[in-house]
Amino acid sequence: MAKRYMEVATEKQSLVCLAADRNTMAGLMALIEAVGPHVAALKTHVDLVDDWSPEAWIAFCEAAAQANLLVFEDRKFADIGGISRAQMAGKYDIRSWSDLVTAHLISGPDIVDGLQAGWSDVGRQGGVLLLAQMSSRGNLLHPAYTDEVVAKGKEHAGVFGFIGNGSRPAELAGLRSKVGDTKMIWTPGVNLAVGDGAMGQRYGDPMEAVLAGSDCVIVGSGIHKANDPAQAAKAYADASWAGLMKRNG
Ligand code: 5BU
Repeated sequence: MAKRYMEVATEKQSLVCLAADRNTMAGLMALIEAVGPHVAALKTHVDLVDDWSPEAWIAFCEAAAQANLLVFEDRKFADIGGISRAQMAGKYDIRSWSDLVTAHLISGPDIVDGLQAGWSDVGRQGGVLLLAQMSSRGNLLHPAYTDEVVAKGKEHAGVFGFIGNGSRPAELAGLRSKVGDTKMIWTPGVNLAVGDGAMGQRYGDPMEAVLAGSDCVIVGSGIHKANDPAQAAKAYADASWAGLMKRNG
């Protein structure tokens, strides 16, 4: 999965994942059409779509595949292993279309096995991004907790990588030094307009996040609320790619 991501990112010269937080299927489809060439992955919250239906979602995932996008459901699973496996099925059947999902490690390491079993149940493969940090102010993912998540997650083949805080480059650089080079770090809380966002969200600069060690900047409103989402996506892609070129010297 990591190889696939890097191939797509290299082809598009973009380390951007769009947080596609629109609440209609038409809005989501329009976003893919507008920004597909400039982003490498699409992050969804399947349960916030008002007119969700299985058929419309399948069409959406097909459009994402056509646009060469990884699909990432930011479900933030947190339950015991067996229930997490069952939650990969259910109404939304996340296991059948997601390439990546997020999870907290608060319930212990078996959640990763549960999620992997979910994909196996339908003969698919996927990767888990563990929340090691969050972008929102006052979150309770304190450094000692982060360290435990990283130590356990690094050892698990089912863990694709970690969520790091894109709004604080210093925190992110610290996370990268703990993670090493073998796992991904993806970072929400990124916007070209750095500062505080709505309801406790915090934003950092995309290029600084990549320089601090991010493999993928997750950008929502900076793209989907822009007057011209395609142009905005291109600007984030360029910033992320410039960061990568600079980081690699
Ligand atoms: P924004 O519009 O760029 O603020 O959207 C951010 C997205 O990233 C949104 O979908 C959140 O659910 C998601 N997110 C986040 O903002 N911060 C976090 O720590 C995690 C996810 Br984990």
